[in-house]
Amino acid sequence: MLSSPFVQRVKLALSFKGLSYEYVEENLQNKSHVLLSSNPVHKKVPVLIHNGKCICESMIIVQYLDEVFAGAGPSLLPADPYERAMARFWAAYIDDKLLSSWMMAFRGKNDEEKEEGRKLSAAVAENLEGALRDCAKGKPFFGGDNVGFVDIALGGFTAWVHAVEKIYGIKKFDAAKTPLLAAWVERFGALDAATAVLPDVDVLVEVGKRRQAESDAAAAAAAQGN
Ligand SMILES: N[C@@H](CCC(=O)N[C@@H](CS)C(=O)NCC(=O)O)C(=O)O
Repeated sequence: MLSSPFVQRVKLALSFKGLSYEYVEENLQNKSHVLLSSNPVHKKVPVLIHNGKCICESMIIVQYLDEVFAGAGPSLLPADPYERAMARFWAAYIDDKLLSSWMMAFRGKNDEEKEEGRKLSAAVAENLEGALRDCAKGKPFFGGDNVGFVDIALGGFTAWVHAVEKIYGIKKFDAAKTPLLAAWVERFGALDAATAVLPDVDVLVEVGKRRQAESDAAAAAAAQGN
């Protein structure tokens, strides 16, 4: 699924590690037998099928690739146990808070909920700014000189950062408030291994507009029913 930030994480990890793979597009309105049988618990993309075994959940797939193809490309997780723990902490934070705060800001049930979502999104960006400062220690990426686990976790959302700006005129990582993060988005997106796999922003803009229109129509229908 081209627009999925979770799928993009896996494509990014494969790309940074220089691994070749077959990409199979999934129609989530009509899930294939392959998807239902390879991810019977969540029935979600992405799924990695390697040597006939199925691995689910984007960051677990990224970790699996890093371990199984340890010799390919730079290591994504740091060698130091404390730094590994911090990388996993921030990847889990991104999973827990980023998309949910964005969705609340754009699709909240009412204006109060949307405002709450905007505040949460700003708090998430500020925390990630601090994480980047602490993890990168003046170097370009969360992983230091090279892209690492947190760069991949957040990297899956970079094309959407640009798409959201085009759709809503909102900078999710604003240079005035989170300068390190704003510079990181540009730096990450300019890497060859990223541009090779990240989707075209204009395609995401169309997807985002369509989903917003569907959400607005559902909200209007619900309001009429009340
Ligand atoms: N936590 C999962 C999230 C994956 C996910 O939400 N995938 C969505 C596409 S963006 C999906 O397959 N949705 C199908 C469904 O919910 O039925 C991961 O990191 O892989």
